[in-house]
This record gives sequence, C-alpha cells and structure tokens, in this order.
Amino acid sequence: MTDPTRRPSHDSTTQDPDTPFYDKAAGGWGSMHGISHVFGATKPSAVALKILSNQNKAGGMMCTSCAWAKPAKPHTFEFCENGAKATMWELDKARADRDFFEEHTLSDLRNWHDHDLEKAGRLTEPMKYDPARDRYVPVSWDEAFAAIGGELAAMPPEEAVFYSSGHAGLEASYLFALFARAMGHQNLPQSSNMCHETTSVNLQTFIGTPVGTCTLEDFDHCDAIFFFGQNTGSNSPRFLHTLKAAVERGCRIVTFNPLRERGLIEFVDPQNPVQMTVGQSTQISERYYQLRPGGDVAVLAGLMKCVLAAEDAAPGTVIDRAFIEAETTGYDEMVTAVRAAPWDEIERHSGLTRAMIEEAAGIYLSADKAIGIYGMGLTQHVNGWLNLGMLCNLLLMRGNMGKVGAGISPVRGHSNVQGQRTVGVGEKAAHMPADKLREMFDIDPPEKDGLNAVGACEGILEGRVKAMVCLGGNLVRALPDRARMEEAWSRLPLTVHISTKLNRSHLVPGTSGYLLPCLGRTDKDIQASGPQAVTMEDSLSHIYGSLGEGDPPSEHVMSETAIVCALAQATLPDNPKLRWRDWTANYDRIRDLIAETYPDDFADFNARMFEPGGFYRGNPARNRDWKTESGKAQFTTPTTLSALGEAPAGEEVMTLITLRSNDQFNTTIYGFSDRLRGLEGSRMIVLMNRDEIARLGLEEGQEIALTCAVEDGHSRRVDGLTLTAYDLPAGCVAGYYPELNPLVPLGYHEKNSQTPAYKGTPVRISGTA
Ligand SMILES: Nc1nc2c(c(=O)[nH]1)N[C@H]1C(S)=C(S)[C@@H](COP(=O)(O)OP(=O)(O)OC[C@H]3O[C@@H](n4cnc5c(=O)[nH]c(N)nc54)[C@H](O)[C@@H]3O)O[C@H]1N2
Ligand SMILES: Nc1nc2c(c(=O)[nH]1)N[C@H]1C(S)=C(S)[C@@H](COP(=O)(O)OP(=O)(O)OC[C@H]3O[C@@H](n4cnc5c(=O)[nH]c(N)nc54)[C@H](O)[C@@H]3O)O[C@H]1N2
Ligand SMILES: [Mo]
Repeated sequence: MTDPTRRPSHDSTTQDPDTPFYDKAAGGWGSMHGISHVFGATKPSAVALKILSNQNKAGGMMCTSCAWAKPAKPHTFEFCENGAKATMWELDKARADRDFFEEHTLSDLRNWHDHDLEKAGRLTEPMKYDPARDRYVPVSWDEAFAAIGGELAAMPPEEAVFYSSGHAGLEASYLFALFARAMGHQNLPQSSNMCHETTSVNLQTFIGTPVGTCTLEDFDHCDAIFFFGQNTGSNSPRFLHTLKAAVERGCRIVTFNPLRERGLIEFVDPQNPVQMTVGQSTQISERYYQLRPGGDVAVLAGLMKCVLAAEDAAPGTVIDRAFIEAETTGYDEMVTAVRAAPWDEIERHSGLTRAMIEEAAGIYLSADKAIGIYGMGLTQHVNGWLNLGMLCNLLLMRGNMGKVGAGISPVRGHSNVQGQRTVGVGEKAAHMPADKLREMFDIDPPEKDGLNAVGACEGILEGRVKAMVCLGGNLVRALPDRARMEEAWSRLPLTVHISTKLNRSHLVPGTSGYLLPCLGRTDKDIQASGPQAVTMEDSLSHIYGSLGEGDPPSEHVMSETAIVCALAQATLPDNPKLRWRDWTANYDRIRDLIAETYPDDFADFNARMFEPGGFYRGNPARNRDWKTESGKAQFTTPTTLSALGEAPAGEEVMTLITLRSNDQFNTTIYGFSDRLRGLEGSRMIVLMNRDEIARLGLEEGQEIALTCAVEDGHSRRVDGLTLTAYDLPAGCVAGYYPELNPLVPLGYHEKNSQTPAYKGTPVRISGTA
C-alpha cells in the first residue's frame, strides 16, 4: 500500500500559488464527465457502446488514440476518457458529403476553426478540387485512381513523397512502403519524424534498438520510475493504471516536467468504486520537479554526479562495474565530462537546486531496478539526442538495462506509429530489406535514402517535390513554419489525401487536388473474402489484431488498404508478383508477406494476431544483445548542459513550449476544455509565470503577440494571444499546438533526426497594435 506520509513535493523555484489548477485528480468523476460530454455531443448508438466495451480487448477494436499497451487481463472498461473521445469522433453521424462541399468554397472553409472542419463529419466519397469554382467536386474512384496514377507514373519517382501518419494498420502501411519502393523512391516521411524520430535514430546508436526496451512485466518489478516530459493523464491515460499499481506495491516515481501535470500528481481510478465514491486518490509522483524546458541534460548530469559521489564514498557498491566492463563502451570519457560539469551551471540550466537533484538521486540509488520514461519533453529539442544519451547513461551506470524491472521506455504517439516503422515506412533503405524485395516481388528498390518530413518540406519549398500522397494526418498544420509551408504546398502539382475527416491540409490543394475518404478502425471492413481485421504495434512492441464493427459512413468509402492497392495498380507497370487485387481481397495474404519480409518479428503472424495482450516481437537490447556499431551499449559524453539550441541572448527571450490540451488528439480539436490544467474556453493563450509577467512589465489578461527570436531571414509571428498567469518556471512560456506552429522554424530541429524543436523555440513577446 501507499505510505501515507509520502506526499509529493511540488518543488519549484517559482511556485505560483494562485494558478487556477484543476484541484481534482486525473481520472475519477472528472474523466467520466469528460466521456459523457462526448456522448452528449455525439449520441452513442448500441454499436458504439459495443465497440467501447470491447475496445482494447482481444478480438475487439484497438483504440485509434494512443499507443499504450493493451493488457492480457483487461479492466472491465479498457478505455479512457480520451480513447472514448477518439472512438466517438470517428463514429460521428455527421457527414461532409457532396452537398457540404457544394455549399462551401475552400476560401470560405479556410476561415473555419480546425474543430469545426472535423465537426462537419465523415467524408463520404472521393472528391477532386475544381479551381474554377474553388470547391471540391465529386469524382468517381476509377477516374481518381487513373488520374493520380497517370500523374505519378509520369514523374521521376524522386519527385513523389508518400507520407503516413501513425493511424493506418500494418497491412496498408507495409503496402504503401512497398508501393513507394516499387515506384523507385523511399520518400516515406512519417508522423514520427515530428515526434519520436529522436528515439528511433539515437537509441539505435546508444543501445542498438530504435524502440524502448520495456514490457508491462517490467512495471510489476521496478523499484523506481523516472519520468521526463510525458503527459500521461492526457496522452496515454490507461498507463495511469499501470503506474497506480506500481505505486501501490512500493515503487517510487520521480517526475521532471516544467508543468505540474495532474495525472502525474494523483489519480482516482474511474474503475474503482471505492476510490470514486470516497474521492480517494493515489499519489503518483513521490517527487515532482518543475525544471526549465531543455534542463533535462543538466538534471541528468547532476543525478550522475550524485551516483559517482555515492560510489566514491563506498567503492564497489553503487556502480555496476561488471556490467559496464562486459556490456558497454565510452564509460571513462563520459565520467570525466560529468565530473567536470559545475553544479552552478547545472542549477542554472535546470532551474532546480543541487539539494533537489541530490534528493532525487537518493531515490534512484535506493532502487535495484529503475525505468526511465519519456515523451516529447525530451525528444522535441535541438539536443534531444543528448537528453536520450544522458538518460541511457544514468540507467547504464547501474546496469538498469536488459534486466526485468529496468530499462528505457519512450511513450509513443499514434496507435500504430511504431508499427509502421517496423514494416518499412521510413526513408532509409535499411527500413525494408532490399534483397527480400527483389526476391519476393521482382522489383529493384532504390539504394539512396529518401526524404523524411523536414526533407520533404525543404523539397516542397524549393519546388523539387511535385506530389504529396498522404495516408492520414494534417501535415500542413502539424509541421513547423505553417505560413511558409501553406504557401508552398498550394504550388504542388499533385496533392492526395487519404483521410477520414476534413482538415486544414485539405484546404490547400495542389494543381490537382484529391480527397480520398477511407474507413477508420471503428468501421467494418468487408472485402471479397469477408470481414477483414487490421493489426498494429504498441509502445511496448506488442502486436494486436483489431476488428471494426461500425457501419461505414457511406457505401462509397474504401479501406486504406484498398486505396493504397488501387493507387499502386494505377501507377506501376504490370508485374505478376505485385498482386494488389489479391491482397485487397484478403489481408491474411498481406500479413504473410510481412512475415516473409520480417521473419524475426512476425513469424506465424496470422495465427498469433489475436493473442490476449498481443504478441511480443522482442527487443535485442532487452537481452543485452547490443546491435550497435561497437556491439556494446554506448555511453554518451555530454558536450553541453542544455538541450536547447543556439538562441539570441537577452532577458526578454523566452523558451516556448507547445502543448497538447486534454481535449485534442494532435490537430483534431475535440473541444476547448483543458480540464486537467484548469484551463477552459480558449486555446489562444500564452501561459507565463506571474513574477515573469511583472518582470517584463506586462499584465495578466493582456492581449499579446509572440514572435520567433531565431534569426534566419524569416519573420514569424502569432497575434491575438491572451497572457495567462500559470505555474511555470522562469524564462519560459507555454501555449497550444497547432495554434503556435507558425513560430517554429523548420530548420530548428533535433541534430541527428531533424525532429522539430517544438518544446524549445526561442520567442519574444510584444503587445499587439
Ligand atoms: N489525448 C491525446 N493523446 C495523445 C495525443 C494527443 O494529442 N491527445 N497525441 C499522441 C501523439 S502523436 C504523441 S507523440 C503523444 C505525445 O505525448 P507527450 O509525449 O506527453 O507530449 P506533449 O503533450 O507534447 O508534451 C509532453 C510533456 O512535456 C513537458 N515538457 C515540455 N518541455 C519539456 C522539457 O524540456 N523537459 C521536460 N522534462 N518536460 C518538458 C510538457 O509540459 C508536457 O507535459 O501523445 C499521443 N497521445
Ligand atoms: N508545435 C507542435 N507541433 C507538433 C507537435 C507538438 O508537440 N508541438 N507534435 C507533433 C507530433 S508528435 C505529431 S505525431 C504530429 C501529428 O499531427 P497530425 O498530422 O495532426 O496527426 P493526425 O492525428 O494523424 O492527423 C489528424 C487527421 O488524420 C486523419 N485521420 C484520422 N484518423 C484516420 C485514419 O484512421 N486513417 C486516415 N487515413 N486518416 C485519419 C483525419 O483526417 C484527421 O484530420 O504533430 C506534430 N506537431
Ligand atoms: Mo506524435
């Protein structure tokens, strides 16, 4: 049981007592209210209730929201508030049909809020942009495929880009990646290029795997969890159950985050009648430190200094020397750099005191087995690589990698974002084995690396990219530098969006602009051989089958798999080994191809896809098999103590953190209530510490503008923001994504992976005219 004397300490150098915090725990009645609000807005049918009750259970529908694991022994309701929102949003009865598009020009729709665009409902039939009438007009599937295929076939392959956002199942994703390579390019950017690409690239270098090493089992055995920059309460709420169970058996949780995120402070289990009725909650974090954005490198250096000091005081008892000797390289060089890091610099960059870091280190040292968790707070920084390197260092020093109850666990974004990479969606030749492709399909895959998201954007800006085919997503809105991107995007010769609902990206069509409506995961997918399941991989590398039960929004909507196959067929020359029609007819055949291409991960795929809890595809680093260049785990020597990039100096330059609210899924805005942060009604706000507001001579409630402080010849500005006092460290401001994306420069990104620095953009504040 939880020790009642262990209260969380919300340590911060800049406490702001009167910030309007939501004073309830995450989960509980608030979360039930959140769900019923969605039910109220879109009334649930019997089918919706059935889908929800089977959601995330073997044989049911796997949630379209986050990528958190689906346990083998599910709760009665294995969905959370935000999972229910995602399901209900897709099962929407409203339709953006031909009448809707007849009624609205694109110029008109460009004045709509993102929320209202998606609220128009599910797309019902293929549409083509008519520039003369500034409208999308109906087009038949055959005509659309023939025209798109014709344009793609006529262009040099490297001018086409195939983007995937992490929604589509493994089947459509694998075929999309195969289609690109058969066409002759691997311009395969993915949503992870804006999120965990920092993980994919750098963990591969450090520990020889592009993904996390933990499974749910580890959370049953760890003694401590160190949490960096991941907002569990909003973005992976079912994970709170895992954390609650860990705390209740004595595991100690320490969190580093500039904001006091409710879910990581306390949690009322909405499934526990006792907790619900007596309003009891479980304390999640024993210690909660509000560090400065980009301050994690310094914090981790401080923690490592404490570990080294403990080892100095009692040699041979703290550091796992045998592990370091046998399994790692680079230790001595790393230690020299960490020892040399001055405490005053660590305090300056982190905004925390030495005493706070020593206190946190005490918890790390008390644990035999520790897990490091992280999200966008570590990855979306210029020196994101160093954030991850330092977290690996901390874990490796005490052998906390490759044993049960320990490891590193990035919390992924979209429900199948990790899986898409596993089956070849990626711009590198290594993402899909070329020899296999030659042998299986008689094609000659390209050797040259293709474009990732930033590369594709540069290509669009420079006019080198001529076609964007998007399997989901709202790229124009999700990317940095929105103003520049929108303008360039509309000059593209061909844009194709395979989507469920209308969004902003659809409103900047290219010369030929197509909108192809697809089934979502909640929908029944019936093909020639009968109902089809699709599969996905979670954050912990488990793979699940998912069956939709809802009625498709119209008889004209096709599955993502069928659309990808039809586009490929219309584009590529005939090849008897590329059997697009057969594959559409029966997805088992596609899973056989996946298993043949990736036998280590997907052996017996069709037989195992409905195993409760999913089937585990394994991870070499978990077994201390390091697939790195040296064959060992790699310590990282810090070259700086901040994750932030170069920024102009000056008291008035602030670091901007862009945030998700509790009422959105990426650019899908469900509503305007950020309940867990006590913020309601408007998304056009800028959060700042009360003392900072005074220091800068500003006033709470004042309307301000933000401008980007990066000097690269482009000016970037967002107006109409209300200044809101909030409990944040000094030197930073926070506001919502995607509203503030015009401020983030495309070139301001993580060094090795090009993940945009969405959590560390330097900005200035100005009053509005
Ligand atoms: N309901 C819902 N679920 C989602 C999503 C959604 O939009 N809505 N999006 C999905 C996707 S695609 C993704 S990638 C994930 C994203 O999920 P998260 O990884 O949780 O990403 P964010 O919400 O962007 O920010 C995470 C946290 O980082 C903190 N932070 C900011 N800067 C720093 C820093 O420098 N250091 C530290 N230590 N912390 C920092 C912020 O305060 C915030 O609490 O969620 C997925 N799940
Ligand atoms: N400033 C700032 N910018 C960010 C971030 C940040 O933290 N700060 N986070 C970044 C991250 S982590 C990510 S992942 C991106 C993602 O950002 P988005 O591109 O917004 O992600 P999605 O949720 O995939 O896109 C939503 C659209 O996908 C379509 N869709 C929904 N479901 C399906 C489906 O099942 N199939 C298909 N084909 N389409 C579907 C709908 O049309 C919907 O409008 O944003 C990035 N941008
Ligand atoms: Mo993401």
